[in-house]
Amino acid sequence: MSSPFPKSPNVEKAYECAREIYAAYGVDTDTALERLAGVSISLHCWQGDDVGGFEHTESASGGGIQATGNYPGKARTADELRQDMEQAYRLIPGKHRLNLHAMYAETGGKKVDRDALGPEHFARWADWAKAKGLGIDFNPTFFAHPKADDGLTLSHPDKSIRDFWVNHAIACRKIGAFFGQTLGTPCVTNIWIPDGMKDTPIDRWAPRARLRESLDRILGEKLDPKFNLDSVESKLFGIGSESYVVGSHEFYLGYAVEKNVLLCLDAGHFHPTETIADKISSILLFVDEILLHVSRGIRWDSDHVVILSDDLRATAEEIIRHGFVQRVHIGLDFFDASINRIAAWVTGTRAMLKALLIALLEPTDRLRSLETEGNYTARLAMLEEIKSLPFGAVWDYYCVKQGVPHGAAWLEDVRRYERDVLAMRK
Ligand code: RNT
Ligand code: ZN
Repeated sequence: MSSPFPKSPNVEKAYECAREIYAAYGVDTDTALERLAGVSISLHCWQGDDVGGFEHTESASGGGIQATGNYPGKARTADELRQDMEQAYRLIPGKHRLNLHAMYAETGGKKVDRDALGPEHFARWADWAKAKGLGIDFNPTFFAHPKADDGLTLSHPDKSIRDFWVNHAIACRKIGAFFGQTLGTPCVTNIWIPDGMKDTPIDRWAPRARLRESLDRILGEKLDPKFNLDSVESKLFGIGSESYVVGSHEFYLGYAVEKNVLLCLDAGHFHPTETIADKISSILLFVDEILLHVSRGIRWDSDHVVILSDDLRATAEEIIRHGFVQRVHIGLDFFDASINRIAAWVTGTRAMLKALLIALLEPTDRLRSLETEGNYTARLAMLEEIKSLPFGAVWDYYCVKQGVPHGAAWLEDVRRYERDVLAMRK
């Protein structure tokens, strides 16, 4: 592939050395890169406009999530958002996906309420994805709408409000199936609702019973898993739902096991010292597939830009060590409006890919033998030693091979785009 980005001759040299070093550990770097190229990350459109969408509602409901910051140049239209995402994709090695929310419907200026959405309102997204070779994942939007202003949707005590949201979700599953069929790759349609309470509830049971019933109605119609896969996402707390969240982890774990739908683990939706990495091997014993919302929790925020943290690495290790690439759908979920939004996508996605690469370069069989032998001394020592193996040289080589900038060179391209495109959005 010819690349528009400058190459450094040192990248190849460094890779040759790295290849030998890894070979001494029994690791084949070429195979690792082939496997990495087979992993697609679903890039969330909502990082591009601070979870705004294009409906321009007057609603008070932010769903307990909030992007902070006012970095200039945010996408104001679907065309701008697509243009920005294209810019992000061209700086990320590999072939990836788009994670879209219902609030990004294109209705041609007509007001179409959420329960009336159909594939026609996403035709331009689908055409674009098809032209770019991207798969799409989808999300009904249960916030930023007057019928969510009470902080309750699928668990609302008022049946007419519940019905509205049930119909929205049913419409979204069909849109998901449309994406799956059009693009030839199943769409994961993920349900996250903001329902909860700021202060201590008396009745924790009834809203959960209502949620269960709503979900049963939503998922009542069977859709072909070749086109649409359903997923449910739990949360611990949000802004305005500090004391109680209806869709807790236990709720959805039970639900996903009962119905064999995907469970979505958002890295920012658990207690601060709890990580999602350790949950994967348990959950995948009981459900076929899961979705990850890769994110980074910081104190009360659950949506900082993903970085190459120990947490992220542990998650990648769990996926790779057990051969779960086909069963774990990797989506991103963060939003930062205080920095260049394209840089946020690129930083987060590249971090996820680096974590996967490090895991792919691990001499797992050797470590496993040590463990089987009960040699925990060597297991610990080895785990520490391999941390300083030259994965960066392998990463740089991968970037060059995939026709994207290596090292921090991509930042130059983002700066150019900021100057030529973003700065014009006044
Ligand atoms: C919110 C959930 C949810 C959203 C997106 C926008 O806490 O993480 O996934 O971030 O649907
Ligand atoms: Zn999420």
